[in-house]
Amino acid sequence: MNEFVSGADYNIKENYNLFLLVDMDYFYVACEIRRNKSLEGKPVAVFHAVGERGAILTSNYEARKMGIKSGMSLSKARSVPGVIFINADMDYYLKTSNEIFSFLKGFGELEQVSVDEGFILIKGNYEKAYELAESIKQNIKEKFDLPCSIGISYNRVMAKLACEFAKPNGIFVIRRSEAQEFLKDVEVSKLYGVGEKTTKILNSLGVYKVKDLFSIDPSLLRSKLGDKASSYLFLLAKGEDPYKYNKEEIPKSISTINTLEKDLDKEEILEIVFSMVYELSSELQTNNLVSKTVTVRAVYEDFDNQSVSFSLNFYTNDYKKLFEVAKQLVNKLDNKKIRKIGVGFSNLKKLTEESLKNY
Ligand code: TTP
Ligand code: MG
Ligand code: MG
Repeated sequence: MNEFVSGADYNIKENYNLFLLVDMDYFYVACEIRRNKSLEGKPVAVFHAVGERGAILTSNYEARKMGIKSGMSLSKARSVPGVIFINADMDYYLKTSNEIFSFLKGFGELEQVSVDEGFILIKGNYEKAYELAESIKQNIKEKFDLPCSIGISYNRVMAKLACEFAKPNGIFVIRRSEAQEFLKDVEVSKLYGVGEKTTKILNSLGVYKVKDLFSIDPSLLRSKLGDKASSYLFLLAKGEDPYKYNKEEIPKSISTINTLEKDLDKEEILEIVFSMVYELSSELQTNNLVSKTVTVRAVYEDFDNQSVSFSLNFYTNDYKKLFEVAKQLVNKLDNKKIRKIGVGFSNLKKLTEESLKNY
């Protein structure tokens, strides 16, 4: 069926499952600008600090142009003159996020995936989805005075990709019928779930764009990435969603890993670990999950690696409690320079009254 609908085709009945991914633009900084208009148009970054050390959580486009990016150490960022640095006010951002997502619930079935993004599932055609997106953007601007971008497509991974192309402050549609053509020239690193590590491996095989994937030997890819990751990658490259998202499914664990800008001592990684714990805790909260086991994994400068875990005797999704555990675990790491640091939560279960005993 032809999915392009022009005015003339308007009476064709189309009823697809469509996904809108709404993601707020430079969210924490935008929250700051909204309550202090004198910041508008200036380069601004929000940071989080533990003691003397800090990391950049996000920056607006003016600051990004000057090289200030998420994850950068505050000391390095501060060496760039003319940037305004603001200490993170998590309570304010979370309150704003809650208000935005309560409002978005009115537009369709909502799946919040992080502090500043969520999918809205609708049935209809792309024109209807586009009009809805325009109305959402306008409403968020009027009610919250905040910019956002919206990606529209036929599954979650493609809506997420569309949103990348919508940024900043735009709407971008990828129709199923255009997806193959569109994907060809997309960089593999932009595919959902393809991180830095996979990108490096792919680049080493000469794969930079999605189309390059189809010209290499699939068995070579499988030997480098494993069967599961390579089959996922091929599905993504074809515009399909391999994640078979199921709201009722409880993952065994959730984790995140960061390659440090430069090798650091364990005393120097706490603020990064904090932001990782914070990110994972919000993922737990969003999915109504609690965890009792925290794992910290370090890859050292000599590529040796170490993994340390601790299980609480209760379940929680409170980032403060989980960070306390992570801090103790970091303390147990070897006294060697660290290249990469990972944090994981396991022993997950749905948040119930029962799991909150001893909370
Ligand atoms: P993002 O949506 O990834 O980034 P953003 O909203 O700042 O910018 P963009 O316009 O590109 O979407 O993340 C949402 C918020 O989460 C961000 O404002 C700050 C926080 N965050 C961290 O705390 N640490 C991080 O490493 C990243 C990437 C984001
Ligand atoms: Mg965002
Ligand atoms: Mg986001």
